[in-house]
Amino acid sequence: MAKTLKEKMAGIIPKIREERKELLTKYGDKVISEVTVAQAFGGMRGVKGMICDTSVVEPDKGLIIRGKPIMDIKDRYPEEIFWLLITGSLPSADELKEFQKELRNHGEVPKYVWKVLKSMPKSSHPMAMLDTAVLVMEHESEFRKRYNEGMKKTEYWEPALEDALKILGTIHSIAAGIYRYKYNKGPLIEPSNKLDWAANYVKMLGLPPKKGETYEMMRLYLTLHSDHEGGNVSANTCHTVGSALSDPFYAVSAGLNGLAGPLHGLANQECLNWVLDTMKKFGGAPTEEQIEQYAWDTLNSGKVIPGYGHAVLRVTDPRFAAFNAFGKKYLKNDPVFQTVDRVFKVVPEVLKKHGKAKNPWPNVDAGSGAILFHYGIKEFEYYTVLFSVSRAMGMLAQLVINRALGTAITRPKSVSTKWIAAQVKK
Ligand code: HAX
Repeated sequence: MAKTLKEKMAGIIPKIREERKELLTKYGDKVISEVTVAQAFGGMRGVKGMICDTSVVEPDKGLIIRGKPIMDIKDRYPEEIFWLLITGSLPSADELKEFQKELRNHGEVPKYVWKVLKSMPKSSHPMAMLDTAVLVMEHESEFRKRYNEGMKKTEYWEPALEDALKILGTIHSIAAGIYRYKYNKGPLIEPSNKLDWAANYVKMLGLPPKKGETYEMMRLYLTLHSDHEGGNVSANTCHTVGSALSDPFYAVSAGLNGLAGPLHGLANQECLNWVLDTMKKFGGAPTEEQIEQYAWDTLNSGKVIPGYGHAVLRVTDPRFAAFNAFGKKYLKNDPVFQTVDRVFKVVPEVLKKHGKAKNPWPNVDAGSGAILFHYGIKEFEYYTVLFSVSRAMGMLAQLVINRALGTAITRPKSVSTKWIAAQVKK
């Protein structure tokens, strides 16, 4: 019989606890990072002060999940990626099948969630709706219930995992429901027992499957956005809130609020806007010269070019490369995709000449919008919701591991500007 995710985790946890204990006992006082004044004022960029075992982002390689470069695993089911993130290895075929069944068994969205969503103003941002839905589902939290009953610290990970499955089992249905309700797409669509997580999301959104091509697109989308180590705004926020032992519903909802920011997850909505604006201005797919002119106009008006630059990466994001390859396979005659591809040829050179951005290359958001647009999701402000459905996997995997390891409450030391001024003069 295939192991459930919980059984698999139960087998791994003693080993990872032991590793952590040994490192702390032997090397607890070793220095691994120092902080400059510029880092303290600059969003703590590069300060090594938290642990994340699910993935790393190498400046010259991009996302590596549990030792596997994202390009090597991009065609896996998102459910396999979640299993990989949380356990460190890919599931067997039987384990995958069992896990998909388990997720479906956690798929019931409580009725009150829809009531709450319907009572929000129709003009609410879909991210505000999604975050509200996850938060209101806190009522279902097994973690809070067990905590109130006095569970032992060593058991924290078990109800955290149960809550994680409740969130992952429902978040695609909730996200699809928000889409259909907010954009007047008709009644909710039920998921199917025969489809995987991504394909069901496509079904519930009401998108035409195009002989399975749309399913393939959604699997790729959900796999590519699943995790990006621990320091980004959403992961870090989820980590901090979870470290107070707020349950996973509170923590994920908080993390998603961070993802809703224009410098983070909301960038993908801005990216496609930028691309379509160039097309509007020049009456169709613009030439490279026209894109160059538009890029300079954007920079000269004091704005950033969305989809380009990254806090960590210093190369083309492999996730952009994966979308670009998908686009070249299925969308090569689509003028929006053609424009995205042309922007990729022009903008890095413009940013290099501009001389500010440390990384002139595209990030994941530069490529994803054109693909979603092609498959019929034309409401840009919804794009971050799709990102959220995927990123919930990374946040939850990190959270469950942290509860298993007994990670302490986050509490870095803040200092005042006066303190820094006095310190540097010493
Ligand atoms: N266009 C114009 N200027 C840019 C730029 C871009 N795409 N990227 C960076 N810069 C500028 C910064 O604004 C900064 O200017 P100031 O010194 O005047 O403040 C300077 O270059 C140095 O910034 P950096 O060190 O290279 O970049 P940061 O680590 O500070 O910021 C960002 C990283 C991703 C926020 C940044 O590159 C940016 O704003 N890009 C456009 C928005 C975007 O694509 N966001 C999505 C990122 C991916 C993600 O997290 N998705 O969730």
